[in-house]
Amino acid sequence: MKASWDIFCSVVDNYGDAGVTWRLARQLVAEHGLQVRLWIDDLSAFVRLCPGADLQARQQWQEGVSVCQWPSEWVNTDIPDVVIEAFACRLPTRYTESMLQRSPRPLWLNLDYLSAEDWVSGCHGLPSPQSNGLKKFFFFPGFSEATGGLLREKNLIEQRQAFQQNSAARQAFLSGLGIDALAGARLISVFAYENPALGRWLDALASDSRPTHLLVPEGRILGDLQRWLGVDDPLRAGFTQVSGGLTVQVLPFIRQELYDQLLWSCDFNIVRGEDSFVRAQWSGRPMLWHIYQQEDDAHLPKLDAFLTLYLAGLSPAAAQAVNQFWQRWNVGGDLGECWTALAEHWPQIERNAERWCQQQAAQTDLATALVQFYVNSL
Ligand code: TRH
Repeated sequence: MKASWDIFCSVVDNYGDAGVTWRLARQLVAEHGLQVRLWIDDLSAFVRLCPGADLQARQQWQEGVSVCQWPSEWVNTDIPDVVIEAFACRLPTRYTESMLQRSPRPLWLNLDYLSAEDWVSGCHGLPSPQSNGLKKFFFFPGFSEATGGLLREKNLIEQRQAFQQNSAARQAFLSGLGIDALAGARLISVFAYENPALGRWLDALASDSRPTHLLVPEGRILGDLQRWLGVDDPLRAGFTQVSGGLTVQVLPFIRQELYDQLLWSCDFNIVRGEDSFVRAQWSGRPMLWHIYQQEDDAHLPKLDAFLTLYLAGLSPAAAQAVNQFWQRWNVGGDLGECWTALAEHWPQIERNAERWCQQQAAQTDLATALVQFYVNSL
């Protein structure tokens, strides 16, 4: 009998909640042979990540995962062996009542947000007893062996490297998206939140002697780009404009697997939130993280904690250049000036991106760590 797992996802905003849980659900099925139901309360986010999905279906099979609409009025359902609530979403009361009735009781895990902060390794795996007698455990993704690790599919790094060594595959992928970059142009993908400080960076790219092709999936940064370009109409997929040495091209939002290939194809990736942030690390290419903003600047210590780990392999000057670009992107400041500083250390920054990827890939991946946690609980 396959072990059965339920994953609950409440979409707070954007795509990260759906993105992480969908990726995890697929991997549990494909690599661990589990029976997985993914309960999502907003299928519209899911459909963008998995375009073949049906927005209306109460239940549908996608890549071996039973994807279910999380109904506003919960109807009783069988309780599986493992229950994952993603990002502390609240499970339906009737569901937790049924969990109490099940024998043996299911393993209940809260899969938390990713953070590189020190306290994470101390809290990973701790129990959180509930007033109704059920026991829940904290499960933290992270960057050290003392955490739950990062989502990483089997052979992902090998596939990525093979793709990057195959210029015909890269070319075919880019052509398929209508991207026709100048020979020698630097390719940069930009998936970021709004950023009013963007202009100085775009100025620097436009006046650079090396051409740049900016690939921007449809999303929240387009308004800032539109202002800089001086265009009247909102930017949409298919839009392309050249300004000096800079070509700006807006891409459609593509399915998750294809987005990986976009990251693998680019020389520099600007990513955000949680899932694209991790995927950019697996691309082995230099990156910038636009961190998800939280109240009272709670995100800034998280940014610093990650930078401390990520920059450890760089010379002080290169580390400072990366740090400054990341800080200014997230906090504000002249991005043009620090882009020039960053470019001076480029070969070292590239080597560091691959080294960091290999270091992280040597750790147990998150799906395997979850399965091990379950097996150890039996
Ligand atoms: O979309 P995000 O900003 O998501 C989140 C949410 O805001 C969430 O509430 C918050 O908790 C979290 O960030 C920290 O960024 P993220 O996590 O990178 O999710 C984007 C997903 O979209 C990711 O799975 C990659 C995917 N994607 C595609 O599939 N195709 C695309 O073309 C692009 C640009 C992204």
